[in-house]
Amino acid sequence: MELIELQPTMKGLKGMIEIPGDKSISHRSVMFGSIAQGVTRVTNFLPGDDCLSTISCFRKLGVVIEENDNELIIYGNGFDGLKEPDEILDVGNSGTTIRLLLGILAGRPFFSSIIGDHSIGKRPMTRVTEPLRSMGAQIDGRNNGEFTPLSIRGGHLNPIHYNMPVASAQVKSALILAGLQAEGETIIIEKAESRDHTERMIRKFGGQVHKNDREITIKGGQRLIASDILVPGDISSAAFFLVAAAIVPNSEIVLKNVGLNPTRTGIIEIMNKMGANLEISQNEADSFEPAGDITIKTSSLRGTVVEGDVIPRLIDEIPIIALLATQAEGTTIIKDASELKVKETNRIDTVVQELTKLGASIEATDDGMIIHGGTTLTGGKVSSHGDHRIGMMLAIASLLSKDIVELENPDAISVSYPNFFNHLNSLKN
Ligand code: SPQ
Repeated sequence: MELIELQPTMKGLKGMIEIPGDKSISHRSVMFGSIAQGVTRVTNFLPGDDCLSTISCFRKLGVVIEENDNELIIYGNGFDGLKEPDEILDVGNSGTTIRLLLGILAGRPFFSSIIGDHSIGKRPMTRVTEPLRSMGAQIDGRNNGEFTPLSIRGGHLNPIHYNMPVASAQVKSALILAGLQAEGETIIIEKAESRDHTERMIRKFGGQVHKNDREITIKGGQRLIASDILVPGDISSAAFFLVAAAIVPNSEIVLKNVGLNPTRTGIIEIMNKMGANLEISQNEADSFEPAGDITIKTSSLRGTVVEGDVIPRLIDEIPIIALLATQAEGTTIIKDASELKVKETNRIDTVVQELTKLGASIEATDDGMIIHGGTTLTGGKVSSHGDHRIGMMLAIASLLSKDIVELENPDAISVSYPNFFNHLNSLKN
């Protein structure tokens, strides 16, 4: 679909949504199921385009994966079960797939070539290719391995002691996955704490990873054993409805089964700071990934500053936080978020450009944005720029706009939330 017309809502949002599976955990469940020994069953897998790209890559590497909507059965044969692919591995739009896959392939003694879509072709890869090369992998690609297409020939890996220059769960995870195959002990020091799903998954698959503040130690040569995985709902998907209910008058909704891993809950901290009317009831404690239900009502909000160590814990929620800030009283400043420039789009530019078209008072800075609240949003023609999170943010903005919003390229949303419009419409009725 090229363009969709979105009507403002006349009533408040009401009802309940079961939040679809977490994208980051879904990717990792396929990867760990593939490199572990035995049969892994995954429940509540996210069948979004990005996670389907991960399945396709591992099938090309010889792994048998049965797929039935949001249930997977993965027949893993350990790292050694992966085979040289006959075909090019295509990661589509997914940064997580390509970066974590490179970490796995770095230790495999065969050749692979990797491509992705137009957006992937602009996202930096040296942040993983450089440390992986220093461990011993042979990697090449456009601009000396910075951009796809990439080629990789893995093999024997030496451990490294690496101080990460960026706060990134993808870089950390790629190095952990390579470290699992290295001869000796790999030490990675994070710049700031980022999502820890990879570390949790290693433990769930019977492996060991040691964490001391921001220092992570991983022993090479570990054998992972298959495990059943229940994927919690994705807090990054829930974020769109948290904000929708907070800003649309007369709303009250319940979001079921939202992942509440503390390395992902920055959005809740910031919404609480802004005065959001939300309540959390945590499900039974689960040592793997915590989850719970969130009830959220229309809220009277005030501007805030979003900066520092919370940034990696809400990095993907910044587009929707920017929309939230347009409806708060006062100014919101977002700082320390220059990583936004290397996502599916430059999310500083696309957020500012598209919200400005709808009448928001928002300016870009070098590492974030400044949003002046209390604005009335108008209608207009906007674009997702092929970025799922920009598309969903604009669809939520349309709920409050004075006129119709025309959204170009809404299909991008299926990268992380194929049922998004069904869920949104169910709350409007
Ligand atoms: O997978 P991709 O394309 O990088 O997806 C995004 C997203 O908005 O869904 C980023 F554009 O999420 C990343 C996130 O920003 C997913 C992720 C992960 O699963 O490890 C980590 C974050 O990226 P990074 O570069 O900070 O490690």
